Amino acid sequence: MTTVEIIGVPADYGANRRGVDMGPSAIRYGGLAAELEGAGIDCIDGGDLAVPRAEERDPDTDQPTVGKAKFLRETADVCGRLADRVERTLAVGTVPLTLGGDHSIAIGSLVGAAREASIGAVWFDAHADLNTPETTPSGNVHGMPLAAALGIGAFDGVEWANAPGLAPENVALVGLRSVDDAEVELIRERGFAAYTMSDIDERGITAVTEEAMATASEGVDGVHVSLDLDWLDPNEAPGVGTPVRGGVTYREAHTAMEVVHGTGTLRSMELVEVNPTLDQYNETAELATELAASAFGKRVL
Ligand code: NNH
Ligand code: MN
Ligand code: MN
Ligand code: MN
Repeated sequence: MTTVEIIGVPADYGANRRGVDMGPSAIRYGGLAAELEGAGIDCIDGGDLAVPRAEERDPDTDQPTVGKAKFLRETADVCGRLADRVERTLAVGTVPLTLGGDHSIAIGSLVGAAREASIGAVWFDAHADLNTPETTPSGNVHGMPLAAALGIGAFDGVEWANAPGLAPENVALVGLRSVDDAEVELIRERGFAAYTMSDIDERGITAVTEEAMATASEGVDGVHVSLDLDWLDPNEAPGVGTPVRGGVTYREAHTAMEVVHGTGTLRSMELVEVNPTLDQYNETAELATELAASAFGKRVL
């Protein structure tokens, strides 16, 4: 029987809008443990990592200057501790399910998951999260975690940020519809497996997700699934900080997570960017719990 450990990371300084620090509470309150148990999963709640409040910090002063990235010191601290937690969770045979928080925390999940193993990553997101401290239009680290883990730009050789066992050929991005110019260039240059919403429209979510999972799992020990709730259409998931119209539907999202489960390669997962201050009756958090349950094998019959 699979055992999942929930790890909450209430961080919001990687995003421009406040409130995603309440994500872990909202997702738990949305019924995560019950949904997972409904999927036949044993569930341990490991609580939340201690995360400094953004109010305690000044984004502009007393920070290591690396390009335009804000709150890098806090990001390094939290991601370092998250990486250790994820590594320990995996070491005892338990599957980490990390709850954000903004997407900057994925640096920690990827580093931890890729320490004692080779991994692939599938990025379900409206955005590519491939900016660097040099190319970022916003300074927000939640737009950079994939570049960081891959050691691109100013993240090259940065120990806390680079995921040793993650190779670019095992990365796939699914659902893209808001990509910055420098990210487009990088995707073309490095040949990342990247699927836009048009690809999903044309080929269907099943074929696209199957191909993404095959790319990510090729020759590695397992796949990390990073699910940014802004991947979904804002009609289904209004409680996110950077909504982008034209996202996947409720059914497409479930189908994709069922494909993830069907591959048998899921090694670790995270649910990020749920913002309860923008949500309606916690529906985005509840949707996150349902999608996690599908990824871990929930079936109707
Ligand atoms: N690409 C933009 C940036 O770098 C937006 C990133 N926002 C996200 N990413 N929510 O998933 O700031
Ligand atoms: Mn993201
Ligand atoms: Mn996003
Ligand atoms: Mn429900």
